[in-house]
Amino acid sequence: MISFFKKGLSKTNDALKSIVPERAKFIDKDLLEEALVESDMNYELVEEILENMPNVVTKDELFDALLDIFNVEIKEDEHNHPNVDLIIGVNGAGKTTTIGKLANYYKQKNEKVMVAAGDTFRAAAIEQLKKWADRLDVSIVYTQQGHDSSAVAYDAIESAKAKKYDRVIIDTAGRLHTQQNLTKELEKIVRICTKAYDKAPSRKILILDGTQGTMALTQAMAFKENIGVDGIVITKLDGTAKGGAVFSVVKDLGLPLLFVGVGEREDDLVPFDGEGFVESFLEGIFS
Ligand SMILES: Nc1nc2c(ncn2[C@@H]2O[C@H](COP(=O)(O)OP(=O)(O)OP(=O)(O)O)[C@@H](O)[C@H]2O)c(=O)[nH]1
Ligand SMILES: [Mg+2]
Repeated sequence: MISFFKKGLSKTNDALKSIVPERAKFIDKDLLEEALVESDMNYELVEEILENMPNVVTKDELFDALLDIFNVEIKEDEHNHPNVDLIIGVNGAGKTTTIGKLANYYKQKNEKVMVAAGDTFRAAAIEQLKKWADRLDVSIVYTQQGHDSSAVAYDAIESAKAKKYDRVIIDTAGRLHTQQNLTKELEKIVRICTKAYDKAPSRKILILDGTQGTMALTQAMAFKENIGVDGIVITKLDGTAKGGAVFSVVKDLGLPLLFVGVGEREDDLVPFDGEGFVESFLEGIFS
């Protein structure tokens, strides 16, 4: 597990190491402040963490303070039949790719998984998900481009109930939180999911692009307020030096981080584990 986070944090650690060239078992507080800000942790959070720290900070002290941030309650992945995960987020955040990875993850846990191509906005989106479904050999429900995405969600859930699937993962078109018509469409998808099955959606999962760092916070807040979010996935952590933003995002949203994306392949999805993540992050700061 730790090596997966290493992959996701390699650029962040390179940046940290350039600020802390001589790593030891402790660090000067001012230098630590610089390193944490460089990793795109919010300034307010950096101040909060360092406020009660001595002038020389040990690895253990920082480990405890950082781990504390991930102390967010996780809504248990229920055992509904089926569990319905609705995947939402802005354009290009990594929704469809994450669905492929999630399908792979749950399939490996011996679940019977179905994906639903709810992004009916782009023809390429349907094709993209079909490719994942083919490759992973999981079922897919789709329709033609331009058709109603909530109908796809409804059909998928109905079919999954009838055929006793364990999980349905529903793709949606990328949208900005400022596009009111698209927010309304998402509300409709949620409503129709509940019509098909009173326990659906089981989880509304927000996909955030890790390369945006703390810039992703505004959109995330809006999704949380408008639609409601049960958990987040941060993607593309492998492509950014902004790994410290993960702490700020979790802290400010108060939402559990379920998985982290560390590449484009099906197994580049790591179930989040606070200790492993903090341990890997600290390798850029301490010896
Ligand atoms: N390096 C890296 N690339 C990723 C990761 N997740 C997704 N990507 C890439 O990001 C790009 C966008 O991913 P998509 O899954 O198509 O994003 P989306 O949110 O479905 O996009 P729209 O449907 O256009 O809104 C693709 O090139 C993916 O391969 C990740 O964890 N690491
Ligand atoms: Mg997509």
